[in-house]
Amino acid sequence: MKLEQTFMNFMLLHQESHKRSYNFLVLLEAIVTAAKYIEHYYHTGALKNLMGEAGIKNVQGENVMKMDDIANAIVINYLKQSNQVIHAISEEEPDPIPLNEDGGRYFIYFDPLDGSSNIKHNLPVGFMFGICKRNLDGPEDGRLRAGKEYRAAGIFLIPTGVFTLALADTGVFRFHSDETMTFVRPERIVFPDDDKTWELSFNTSNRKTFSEKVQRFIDEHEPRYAFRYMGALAGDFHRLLTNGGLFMYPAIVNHPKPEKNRPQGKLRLLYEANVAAFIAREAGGAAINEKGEDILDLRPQNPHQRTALYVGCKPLVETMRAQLR
Ligand code: AHM
Ligand code: MG
Repeated sequence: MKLEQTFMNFMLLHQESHKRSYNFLVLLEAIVTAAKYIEHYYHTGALKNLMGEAGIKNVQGENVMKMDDIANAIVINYLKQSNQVIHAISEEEPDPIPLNEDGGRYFIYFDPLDGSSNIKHNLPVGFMFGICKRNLDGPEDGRLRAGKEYRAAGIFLIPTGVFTLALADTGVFRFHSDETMTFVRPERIVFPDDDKTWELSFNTSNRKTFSEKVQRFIDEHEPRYAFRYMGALAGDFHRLLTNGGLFMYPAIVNHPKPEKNRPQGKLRLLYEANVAAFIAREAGGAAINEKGEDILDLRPQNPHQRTALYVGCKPLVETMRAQLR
């Protein structure tokens, strides 16, 4: 029998060295509790007929799944209960959700169930979040924060039960859910240097719709690398963190039906691209947009802003950056 160190024990013991406040730990505990409930509902959802569509569209015009709604309600409930959050931005809600506007210290941006097309197959999805601190020194204007101002970001892979957490200026840690649904066994994660295991990850059916520069990059690199795509950023990025490589969701600029072009990209900046970019930075990687700008430098203009995303190992991201510029 091996009894493992728990997530909360790890966080408490490192509280001082990581310069984390009590408030931050209370917030993280709420997030972990929400993740456990999402995990539970996802696990048992097929038996309860919860894996279908809810019959409504969200602010992005996409079909909402019942599980999207359930996961969103769970996260909002526990964030509210934590008393630590001023307001939250969720992929599932059009406007910022006021939670504890007087006493809260944090803003949180989240996608309760990323990779919705996987839901009806019970395949991996992710609960993704980024956390920013309010301005404690002066008046708080509640503005949307750039990714470089995040204090932490994380991904729960569901129903796999793996939690990856990046802490600002500290690194990336991974935890696994045990039989009591306790996250245990902290392990530090860094992008591998070895370029033999690198993977490329993108929706290959979109390939001809990418810019010529991106198509050239793919032509040049694909013979050397394995190709993997599961259709959920949370899962695809999870693989890259240990295998190395590049995930991309480029701008769609050459679609045969021009109305289907997406020059701004598909993924959302605040709770998808920034979460992956922040984790990548803390693991020694990088992330850029279609102009070759660092994702973490982008100043969001609206809660659901989209961006093209290239995220992964530094050498590959830098090669792509040179190509895009
Ligand atoms: P979602 O948040 O509505 O699930 O959409 C985001 C997902 C990402 O997880 C994934 O990388 C991408 O959309 C897949 O898109 P596509 O099906 O166009 O390849
Ligand atoms: Mg999503």
